[in-house]
Amino acid sequence: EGDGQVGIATKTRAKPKKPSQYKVLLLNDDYTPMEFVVIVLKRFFRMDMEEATRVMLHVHQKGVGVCGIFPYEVAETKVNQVMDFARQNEHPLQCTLEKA
Ligand code: TYC
Repeated sequence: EGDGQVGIATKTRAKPKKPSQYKVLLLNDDYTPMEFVVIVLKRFFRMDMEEATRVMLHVHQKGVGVCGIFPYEVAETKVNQVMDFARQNEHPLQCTLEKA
């Protein structure tokens, strides 16, 4: 501003964004054993046997179901954990993200 120009105040404050939430979805397939899906829901989504069985049967019957809703980074981590665990056990189980 050595040129005599007057500075114009602009919005420079970082606007704190609300962390957006993502659904973690489990997809049905014909090969992954029901017991394995229940183990996944208990291990990675902290469900008890009753809730895990209910969600697994919902996915089995409807084709897709919600395991939980999380901030993006948590949801992403859950998807990767489920996919890695399914791969390690040679099951075709698919897990994905969707904006809530
Ligand atoms: N459809 C599978 C079976 O009959 C069970 C299953 C349920 C698979 C949920 C995946 O996300 C799933 N063995």
